[in-house]
Amino acid sequence: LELEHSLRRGLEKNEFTVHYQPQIDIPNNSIVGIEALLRWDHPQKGIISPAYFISIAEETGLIVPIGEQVLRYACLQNKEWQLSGLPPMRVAVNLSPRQFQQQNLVQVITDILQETGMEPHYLELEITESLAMHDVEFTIKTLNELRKMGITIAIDDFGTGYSSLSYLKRLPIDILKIDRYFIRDVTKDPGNEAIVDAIILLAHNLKLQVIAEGVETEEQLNYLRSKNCDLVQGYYFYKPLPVVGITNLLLNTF
Ligand code: G
Ligand code: G
Ligand code: MN
Ligand code: NA
Repeated sequence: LELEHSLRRGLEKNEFTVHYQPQIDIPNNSIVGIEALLRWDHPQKGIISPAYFISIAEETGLIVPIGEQVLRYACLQNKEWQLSGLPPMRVAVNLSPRQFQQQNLVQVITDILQETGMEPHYLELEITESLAMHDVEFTIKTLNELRKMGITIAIDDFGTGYSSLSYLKRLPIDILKIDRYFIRDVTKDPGNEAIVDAIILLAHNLKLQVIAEGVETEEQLNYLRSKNCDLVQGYYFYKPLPVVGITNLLLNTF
């Protein structure tokens, strides 16, 4: 209850902010996308990861206005980068179950895109595997609407939920993100190696791109490259950075 109260206060006081982590195209070794990651800039405690408050925010429904703010910041920021002359990139935003189930989600997103001038083509939305599989018919209907607008859809944390492959095949999606749990030991654990190989093949056979998360070593990167993984994200390249840091990085890179 105390946390709920301070989340509410944080929202009123605009304490929620976004950090950004680059996504790298393996063959070209270039930044092609950026994931927006929510952070709480707490006046006493400093930067707090959503790991500590996302479940309460979800339970109380506060994730809806907080998530909307993330979407608005990310779109506005991406538009600003474009206007500053950087090559256009996709920005990826995580959607929580509560947000995804909102009746007016498509309208909310449409409004934010219009308000910020960000082209839908440069927006990617991430939903988790478990959420996607929860009510498949609803998921398909909503994703179809979003994709018709030109938005890219990624399935996050793939491999940790339970997927029916016959449903996966029906989902109108573009990208699978391999959960970092499998990447951590990919070069040491034959079981994880088998899973990662299978996910990459599955994605490619379904004409999807695949992103490996949590890449921390050169060994992991080389492994993923040898298996034709498309994109990678992780501390080996960059940690999530605050706006000033990521902007400088982009300006120095391009
Ligand atoms: O960035 P970090 O590893 O601290 O994130 C912890 C968790 O919070 C991850 O599972 C991530 O997907 C989730 N997360 C980060 N940003 C957002 C957001 O804007 N909305 C939602 N719903 N989840 C987020
Ligand atoms: O659930 P989701 O994939 O959205 O979570 C992304 C989170 O993973 C981010 O909050 C980020 O802080 C974290 N993350 C990104 N790269 C790495 C990495 O290389 N190692 C670890 N341990 N965490 C990472
Ligand atoms: Mn994510
Ligand atoms: Na993930």
